[in-house]
Amino acid sequence: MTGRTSERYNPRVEEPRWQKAWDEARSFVLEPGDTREPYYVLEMFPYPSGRIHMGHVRNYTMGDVLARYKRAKGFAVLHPMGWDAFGLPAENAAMQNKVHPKAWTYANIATMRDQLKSIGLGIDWTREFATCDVEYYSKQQKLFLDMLREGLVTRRKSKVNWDPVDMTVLANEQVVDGRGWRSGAVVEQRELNQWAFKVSDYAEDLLEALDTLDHWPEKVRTMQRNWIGKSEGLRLLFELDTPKDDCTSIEVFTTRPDTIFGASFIAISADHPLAKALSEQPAIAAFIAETHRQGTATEAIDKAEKLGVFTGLHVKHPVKPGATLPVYVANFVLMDYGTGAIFGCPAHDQRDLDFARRYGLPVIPVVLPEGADAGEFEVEAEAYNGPGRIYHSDFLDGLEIDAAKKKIAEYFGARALDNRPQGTVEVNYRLRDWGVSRQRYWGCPIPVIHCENCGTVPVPDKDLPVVLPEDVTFDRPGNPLDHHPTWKHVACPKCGGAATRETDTMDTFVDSSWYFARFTAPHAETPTIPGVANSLLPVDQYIGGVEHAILHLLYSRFFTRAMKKTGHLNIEEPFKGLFTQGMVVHETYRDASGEWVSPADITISGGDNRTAVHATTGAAIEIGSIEKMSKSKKNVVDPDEIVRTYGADTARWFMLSDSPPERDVQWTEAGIEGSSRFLQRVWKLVGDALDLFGNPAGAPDMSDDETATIRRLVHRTVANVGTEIEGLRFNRAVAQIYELSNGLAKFIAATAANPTPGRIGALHEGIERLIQLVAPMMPHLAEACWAALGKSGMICDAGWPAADPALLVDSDVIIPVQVNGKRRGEITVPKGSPNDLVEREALSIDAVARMLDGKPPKKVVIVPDRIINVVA
Ligand code: ANZ
Ligand code: ZN
Repeated sequence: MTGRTSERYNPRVEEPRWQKAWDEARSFVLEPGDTREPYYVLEMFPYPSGRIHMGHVRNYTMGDVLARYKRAKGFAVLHPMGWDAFGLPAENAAMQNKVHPKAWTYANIATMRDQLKSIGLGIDWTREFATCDVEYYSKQQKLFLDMLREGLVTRRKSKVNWDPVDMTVLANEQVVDGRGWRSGAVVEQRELNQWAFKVSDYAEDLLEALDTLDHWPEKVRTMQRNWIGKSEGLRLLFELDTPKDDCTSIEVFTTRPDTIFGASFIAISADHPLAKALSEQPAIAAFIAETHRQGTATEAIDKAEKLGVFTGLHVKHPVKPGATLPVYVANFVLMDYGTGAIFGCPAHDQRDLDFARRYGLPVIPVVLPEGADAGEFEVEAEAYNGPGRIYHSDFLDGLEIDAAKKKIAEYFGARALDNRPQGTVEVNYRLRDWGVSRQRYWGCPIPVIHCENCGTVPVPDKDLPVVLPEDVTFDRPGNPLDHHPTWKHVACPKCGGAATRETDTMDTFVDSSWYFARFTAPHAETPTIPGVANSLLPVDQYIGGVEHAILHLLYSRFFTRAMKKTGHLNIEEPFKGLFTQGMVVHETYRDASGEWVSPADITISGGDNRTAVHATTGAAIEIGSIEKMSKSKKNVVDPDEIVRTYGADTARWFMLSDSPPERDVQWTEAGIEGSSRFLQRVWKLVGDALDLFGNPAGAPDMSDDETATIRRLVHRTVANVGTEIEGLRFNRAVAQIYELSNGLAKFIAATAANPTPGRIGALHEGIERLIQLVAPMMPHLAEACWAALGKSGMICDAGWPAADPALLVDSDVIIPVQVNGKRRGEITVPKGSPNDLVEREALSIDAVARMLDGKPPKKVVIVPDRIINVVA
């Protein structure tokens, strides 16, 4: 059926129609057993907060373009979708709106699934799951138990932020200015028994393997490196000049032992055993209590003033005979890093300098920067931590920092204190084990049982799943699982006696640490089917926000290792390629009273001097800065509204076209209008071409200039768009397609004036290629055009077009031809032509043939595209 497309394209009719057609044809379902080469595209799965936002549209469109392109290229594409569905907002909704977290979550999922479907994503929906499905979290419990058996899980006392009103542990990010983010109560530090994954066992591996991830942004790898924070240093003993009880020395960890001659104090953590022993002194007890209120968040510690209290103790200076150093308890020294004690060298460490200035301690520079004068160099407000040579340091004088570190380590290694070497070289990692216990209801129950006789007993595999009870109440603070009248009371699996279930649930980051593996066999009775997982993983291209650059990616990398150790898969890394996309930003608007106003409620006029008024009241509105779309600033546009007004294809096109995908894209009315016009333009080009297709078609004739030009453009665009999509440079692919559509419009005009069969043939080719190139981006429009052109089958099954290499040569070049160094003529050949063709052309020039006089040349020297010299 070849039809005229005189009417405007109507997305409201076409989009649901093609979505239904894809669904019915199972177009994007990856059937098990598909033997083609697999390609796995994944976007970070959404949290079902209620509705999708423009950031989702951008993220999922990018993944969809790549998935549809790879599918057209013949890969067995896995492009699934699911829901990161456990977490606190559901419980908050339960408390505020009296709706069960489960009901709230699944209702949100239903809404958001419809919204995602409405933007035409080529998703294999048969693989969909939510992490709160029993089928999913029960497999997670199985993984937990396997990891427990392999020694990858521990239970230990650890310090947590405790909200005394909500009676729950808070993550560091949930402590705002020392108070619970919800309750506003002053947060306490408590020691609780917490389950933890032994991520730190893999610190070195997680660090080293970053070098293999060469399809990741360098900035993300750097962030991970810093987070793992490997440092090589020295454990160093300082002898107390008078022992305190049975304590005779303090052990510090330092990465700068080369600065030992610049030491001016010792500082220990408020949780250091010696600090505890000294807390009979009221001033020290008060200081410890104050420090605990400050919390454990590194950021808070970095920002806080450097405070301390003198203990009355001194240690002997280890390299300055007769000298001593005062010992402080300080708020910036953490107990769970190194040894919980440091020596302070104010000249070369900023925290130490701030501290020294406050307490009047000496500042002794011992590293002299290159070119500085030893007599004049001083440290004022800023510590010097750059390179240089050691001075003021006796036997280290004159050495570079690294050489000095080595020498001083050997020096202390050879001396003894407390019957052991005074110094031992040690590698430390900032990376901590991952505490996963949460005192929450809406999470995956930790499958263990506590028995008075047997201790902690894992739930036997045959008793899985441990299902969350549904009859819980949220009318009092604390963990609803703990209040439940019966749920936690069970018989001990070992002795049969009365026992209680663990009521902690897992951190929701656990749920997202292996979902990519579950997608490979989402309905299996085991967490994965290893053979299937190994063939589909790693994810070839993972796409998501840079806000997950550290924790989520690191935990997923850890889980991949843990699942390998427990036999659930056998790959090295979960994500081969990673792409972090920019945000969607929008102008902000405020009324006279300073209240934010939604873009939907205002009218803007003027060109360069734009002004805004309230659409209904006419009141003046101030146009403010451009910011990330957020509900709080009301600068959001609703994807549903955009899809209703313009259609999904227009929204997709705009999301891809304006900015490089790693940068922010600014949503503007003008931008979306422009995209909408382009969509209609493509439709019209197809209509105009169809009008001409009544004429007979023949083989394109390359001696016709118009035909040659358009065919070169068509084939160049085919080649380039493919390369740009592979490189995720969608905006550049879009620019190429714009250029092609302009070329085609001109060619249609030329063909209308003189519709030779050769031109009609070239027009067939050009229009079909345009639609194929547009298809990953505006898939509904492409299907409608494909059908209008009378092609059989859907374009999503049509395959990606190939470019003819012969047509890819950019343009012709004119090359001068010399015979024995004298110019005798020139040839015109396509740029980059092979030497044999160039030689043949050159020798066929009359003047050259005459010089050769029928003999073959002695030699032909060719500088490609530049010059030809024939030696006669
Ligand atoms: C003396 C010194 C002199 C230091 C100097 C630095 C500069 P990274 O590289 O991050 O491992 N430190 C050690 N343990 C600490 C703890 N528990 N809490 C707070 N700070 C601690 O940092 C190691 C450096 O951080 C160590 O080297 C120590 O201070 C401090 F010019 O020792 B340094
Ligand atoms: Zn027991």
